[in-house]
Amino acid sequence: MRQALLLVLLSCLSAAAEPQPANLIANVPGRTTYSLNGVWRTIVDPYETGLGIRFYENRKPRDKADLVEYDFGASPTLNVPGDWNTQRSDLFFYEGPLWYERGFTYHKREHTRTFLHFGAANYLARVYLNGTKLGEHEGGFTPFDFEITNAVHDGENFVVVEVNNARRLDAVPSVNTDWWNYGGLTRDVELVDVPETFIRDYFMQLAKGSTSEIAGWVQFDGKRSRNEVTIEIPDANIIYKTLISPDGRAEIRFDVSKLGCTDNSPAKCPKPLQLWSPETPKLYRVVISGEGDRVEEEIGFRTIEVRGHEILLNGKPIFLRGISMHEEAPFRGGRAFSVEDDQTLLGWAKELGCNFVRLAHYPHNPTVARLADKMGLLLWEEVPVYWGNDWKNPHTLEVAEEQMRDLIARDKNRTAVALWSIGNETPIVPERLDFLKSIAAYARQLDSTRLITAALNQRKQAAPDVRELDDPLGGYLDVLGINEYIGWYDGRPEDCDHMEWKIAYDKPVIISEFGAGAPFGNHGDADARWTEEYQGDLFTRQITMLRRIPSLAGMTPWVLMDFHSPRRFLPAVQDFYNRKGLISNRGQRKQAFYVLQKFYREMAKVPQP
Ligand code: GCB
Repeated sequence: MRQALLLVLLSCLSAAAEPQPANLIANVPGRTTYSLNGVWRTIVDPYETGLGIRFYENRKPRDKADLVEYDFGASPTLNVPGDWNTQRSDLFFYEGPLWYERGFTYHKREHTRTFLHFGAANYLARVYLNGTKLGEHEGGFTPFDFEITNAVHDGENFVVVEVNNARRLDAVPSVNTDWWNYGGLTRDVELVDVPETFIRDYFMQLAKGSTSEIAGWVQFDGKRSRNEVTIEIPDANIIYKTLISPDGRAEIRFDVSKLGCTDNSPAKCPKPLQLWSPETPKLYRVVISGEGDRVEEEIGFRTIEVRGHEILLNGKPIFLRGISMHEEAPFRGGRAFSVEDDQTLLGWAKELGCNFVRLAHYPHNPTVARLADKMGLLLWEEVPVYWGNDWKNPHTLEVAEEQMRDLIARDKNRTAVALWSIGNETPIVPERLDFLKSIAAYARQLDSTRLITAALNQRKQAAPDVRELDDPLGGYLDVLGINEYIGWYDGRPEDCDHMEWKIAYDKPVIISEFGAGAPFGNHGDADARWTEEYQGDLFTRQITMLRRIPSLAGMTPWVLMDFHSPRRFLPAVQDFYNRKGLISNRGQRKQAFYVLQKFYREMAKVPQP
């Protein structure tokens, strides 16, 4: 009996850990949208009183005797998108519930379905439309939407969202991070209109290992009648049609070289695909249509694989000249959210000589990947499984997997994305392995075309001059990310000169972090901490050391720009900033920027795919 109960309990637990398929609308920018960005009314609610007294009803007193102890209309405002911490000085350190409200006018259309879409809300969001709850979302960096076709009024409406960024042990990330816990509606909020039957999602990439075969799928939502989907790539004279199965899904698989010519005209024969690479970031307009819906976007085609300890782009070895970056707004600070922010950050990466960027430590704004597609920057995208987590908690695993799922759902058609990272510097304790193995397997199941990685911890060996990577998680990854801080947390920069590396796997290695802190303009001797000279010297010695690792396939030093962190206290040096940026938060390049740039310029001369 006891055993039976245990089995039931165990199966419930594993069922809880199995996330539902992503139900996001693919390619929101390719749809008809109405922006709800702008000024929202807000109430700070540290004791979460608003839930009990129903802020979401947005009430006004009925008469002069009526008691209503809040008033959105008279409350302070915040801009959306944007974190609350850097918009109002009284909210800089605030962590907890905060309510947003705004009205909007909407004109209903026949045969149209409407969704309320959030780019991200950190961390927990409860969403209400016209006083009725639409749902909740957990996870601070992934998009979510609710269908409001029946709930939205023709005319005036109001949305209320409670956003709560209180840190929790069972959350992903957990309670301790080296970045600011920016709260709020940090990305775009918009209404999305689609036809009654619409293309909810699709995946279009080269089949694994092929440069001429396109593979993927299209998922329809709604009643269907015609049963055919068409894929067009006008620039390559490609027109492909296939049937939709009764569950609304169409499997796509065709070899471009084997497709026939349109109208039997040689001028309209399919042309071989020009492959995307950082040097030639060719994107094609891809049009998907069927069941009365049509959606298009720009997609590039390339392959990414590993062979022994090499990473191959389009079949040829590539050295990933990378940099790690946080989603911190240049100049003004706070969470970055605009195309201009992203252009500045990626522009700096280009100036540094990068062909690769690590988006640490959580999913960044979707515009980053779209820009990277155009600018020719390969990407490492990551979920915030960071440092210690509640490894045994099925809820935590579920939330981590949901974030992986929704990141993949959002960015799977972005050619720039080469690697999905399942976590950063997770401690090598037995209980964390099952957790991370599960995310790795799930990511592979959702997307077999990308490489799976994680930023791992290396270990000091008994011998002081040896660093070793033997994390058992390495066996489940395609590419090993290694974070190391030789010369900063670990010894002196000179230690790099005689350090030996032992890596237990014949797999490509990306040194995903190394670095040193220096505020811009702080000069002194190269052996004095916090000076630009120290940081520059450390980069010189690190680069020389890392080049001796035979399986080195790339690096993403820490970090492109200084960023806010609650763990960095040193007055006049840190002031709540992690100063390991190669560029200051005001855009000034430090000496180490030029050290890395010189190395990358040299590496760029090595023939690239
Ligand atoms: C790390 C973390 C990163 C920190 C960095 C640091 O290992 O992965 O999030 O910001 O070190 O500066 O200490």
